[in-house]
Amino acid sequence: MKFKPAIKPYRAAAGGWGSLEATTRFVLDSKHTLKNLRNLMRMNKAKGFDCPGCAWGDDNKSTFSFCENGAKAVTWEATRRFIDGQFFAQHSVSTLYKQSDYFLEYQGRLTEPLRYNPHTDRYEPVSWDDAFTLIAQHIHALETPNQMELYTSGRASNEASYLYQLFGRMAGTNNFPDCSNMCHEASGSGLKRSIGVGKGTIQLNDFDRANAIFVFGQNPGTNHPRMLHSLRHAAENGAQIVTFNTLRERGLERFADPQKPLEVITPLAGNISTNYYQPNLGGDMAAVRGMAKALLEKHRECLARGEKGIFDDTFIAEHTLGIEQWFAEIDLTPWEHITRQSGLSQPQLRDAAAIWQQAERVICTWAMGITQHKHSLNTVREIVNLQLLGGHLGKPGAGLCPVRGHSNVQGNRTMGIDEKPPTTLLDSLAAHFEFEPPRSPGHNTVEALAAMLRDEVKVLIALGGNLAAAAPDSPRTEEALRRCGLTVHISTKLNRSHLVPGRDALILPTLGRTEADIQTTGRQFVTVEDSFSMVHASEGIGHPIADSQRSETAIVAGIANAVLGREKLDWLALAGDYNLIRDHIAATIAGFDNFNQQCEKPGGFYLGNAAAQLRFNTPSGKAEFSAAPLPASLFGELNAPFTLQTLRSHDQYNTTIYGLDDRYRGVYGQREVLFINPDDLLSQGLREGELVDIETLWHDGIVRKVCGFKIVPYNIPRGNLAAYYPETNPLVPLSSTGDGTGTPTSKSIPVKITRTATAANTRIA
Ligand SMILES: Nc1nc2c(c(=O)[nH]1)N[C@H]1C(S)=C(S)[C@@H](COP(=O)(O)OP(=O)(O)OC[C@H]3O[C@@H](n4cnc5c(=O)[nH]c(N)nc54)[C@H](O)[C@@H]3O)O[C@H]1N2
Ligand SMILES: Nc1nc2c(c(=O)[nH]1)N[C@H]1C(S)=C(S)[C@@H](COP(=O)(O)OP(=O)(O)OC[C@H]3O[C@@H](n4cnc5c(=O)[nH]c(N)nc54)[C@H](O)[C@@H]3O)O[C@H]1N2
Ligand SMILES: [Mo]
Repeated sequence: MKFKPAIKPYRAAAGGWGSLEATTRFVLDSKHTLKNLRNLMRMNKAKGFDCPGCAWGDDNKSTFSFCENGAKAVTWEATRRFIDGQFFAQHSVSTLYKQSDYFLEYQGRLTEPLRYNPHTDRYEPVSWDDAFTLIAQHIHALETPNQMELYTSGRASNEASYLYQLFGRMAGTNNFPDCSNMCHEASGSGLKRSIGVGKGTIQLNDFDRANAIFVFGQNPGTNHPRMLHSLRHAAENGAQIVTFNTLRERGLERFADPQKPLEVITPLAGNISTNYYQPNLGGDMAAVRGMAKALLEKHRECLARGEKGIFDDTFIAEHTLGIEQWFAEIDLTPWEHITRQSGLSQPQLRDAAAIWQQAERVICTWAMGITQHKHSLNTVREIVNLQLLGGHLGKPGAGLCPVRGHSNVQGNRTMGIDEKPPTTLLDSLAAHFEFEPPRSPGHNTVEALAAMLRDEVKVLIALGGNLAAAAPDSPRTEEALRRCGLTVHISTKLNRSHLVPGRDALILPTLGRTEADIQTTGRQFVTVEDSFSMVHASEGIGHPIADSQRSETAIVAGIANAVLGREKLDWLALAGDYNLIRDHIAATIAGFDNFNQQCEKPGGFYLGNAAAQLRFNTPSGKAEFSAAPLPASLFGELNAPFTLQTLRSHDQYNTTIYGLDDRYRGVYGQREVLFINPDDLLSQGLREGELVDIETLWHDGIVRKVCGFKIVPYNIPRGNLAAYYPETNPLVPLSSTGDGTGTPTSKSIPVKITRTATAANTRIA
């Protein structure tokens, strides 16, 4: 593929022809057209496989329930290209390391188990049995099971994740770092503290009934395209859609529905957002506090006039605790602090508050723009505070909606992929399987990497994902991985993590979700959970590209069998019949009674949400207002000229780069770009298209710098910058994490920029 770098503003609406065209090209470009189309037709229908793209829900109504980016995810997995031992005979690990992430995954599917040979610097074929035996040898040699880290990425099915956590706990550790630690941790923890359950409270059809939807820090046009349909329908039903996003995102401005051909042909694209606010990075807690301050003023004015206030007093009295402390904190927060930190004016925040006030039913949604800051947990809780004021919980068309990332990341947690497992989970595992699981908390992702750097980790197993590229502070993350005695990656495609091997290393090739999974008792299906707590079956249909690939569930069972034997559990029998795994899940995880029968339901079954039924599993039994002070500033003493966010382009799935375009933002054929406000560009004496180096300002004396990023003027508030992840991960300090979440602060990095001395464009300085 050839790319010609260009910047061209995208004038059309999001979705629409551009999207259809790109989908078709993607499908037709691939050598396997028919298979791809058939795959697409089945995606997200009652039968067939769940889209491996995002975690948005399915309505099972439309014929083509897929989006451009879901189509990319499927065709990317369904490629005919593959890698085997021959490939590594030709390419050493250190030469591959120099290639881009795009190049690595473009080589195709991994087909046979491989072991790293440090003498030749190459991966070489190894049998499955030898691979499992090697893992067992390493694990048996550990001084304590806590010298092992079991990473999970959110595509793993419920069945694979359940077996994986059971294996880890039977082996004696709670070290389950996962992608969620870098993602929605703040949502889980914040919601848990405020309303007792770490999941969203709404269902998909609530969007049809909402009067106002507030979308915070999220780019659905690229990352959750099917959400645009829900927003669009809501807008058609008269809902106000209020967006808070630092950038002007195309998908949040206008959207044409590619599933309504008429709309695509005539330029009937509807506006999505009624109001679009562009806060500073990390400014949302201040923005919500400002809305609350405006509302509180109105409320008190009403009371002073002897009228009824504007809040839902009955709801507040019956179901909540701590409103007075929060009000006191609001009174202590001056407007000046609010407007400086949010970057929004009083009138703007008063307008947003008025929309909230006029709506009988309000939904708040959010994603990474909210969760990847130092004060994310308190920001999530501030959003909850706002919703509690209006009683926007436990009624149709209203509630809280953290929009999850990976297609089964929510299910992973439900299945026990949790480094701080709830006692209830451990108790039920202990009773059902008759063993004593470890009780002390394990490592999250950043803690795991820090432990590796201290040489406290000997074995890393990764069930999917690409830790080397997804984690912060790339040089330190890579060093951490190299320090492990054994790294094991269960993967579909080649990625950077494979190229920073431990002293010993394995790559285990796995089936993807779109592929038929045949075990000793026949064809299997797996299950996943979406952002709306709907659990449904997913059955792959494509023919695997090689017989030597194994399912994730079978690989986990193979490892467990080699390490623990079959005395406690016949792991291989479980891998032979996933119904047996689901019976264990039914016996140990709340909400999964009659799991196997429930899977028959078209569209899946709803796990329920206690908070949505106004049952609050908090210490007080009530929904608890949080009275956290607004942070004085984002970076404390550090005086940084710019704050940088790292975000996704339209042509990527996290660290998987499908192509080098970012159509809605008008960027073509390149990824090393830096979005900047035109006035900042001038004040820095820079010109459009010039190359700059970006350097982090941090307390530890380590130089973190990326070089040769092309300047792109963009509609973004002054002082704020944006660049793509993972190219800018070297800039995120490992020690810069969210309070109470441990999440790397990927959306607020204090940086300075300087003109690049030479045109040379090095990836990492
Ligand atoms: N096609 C595709 N789909 C995906 C993914 C993918 O990579 N590709 N990734 C999946 C995963 S794992 C996840 S977690 C989700 C991610 O979904 P998003 O959260 O939409 O992903 P990001 O690209 O990180 O975008 C963050 C958005 O928040 C805005 N933003 C950043 N900081 C702030 C802030 O401080 N305040 C406000 N108000 N806005 C801010 C940015 O301008 C941007 O629009 O998508 C999932 N779906
Ligand atoms: N700077 C910065 N860093 C970030 C973020 C950010 O916004 N900015 N976002 C963070 C977020 S939200 C997330 S969720 C993480 C993502 O972190 P990860 O989940 O670790 O990364 P992915 O890029 O999603 O993983 C891609 C790899 O997964 C493997 N894979 C794909 N499909 C399958 C499958 O079906 N089974 C198995 N076993 N393997 C499969 C492929 O080999 C592929 O290379 O990154 C985080 N890192
Ligand atoms: Mo994510």
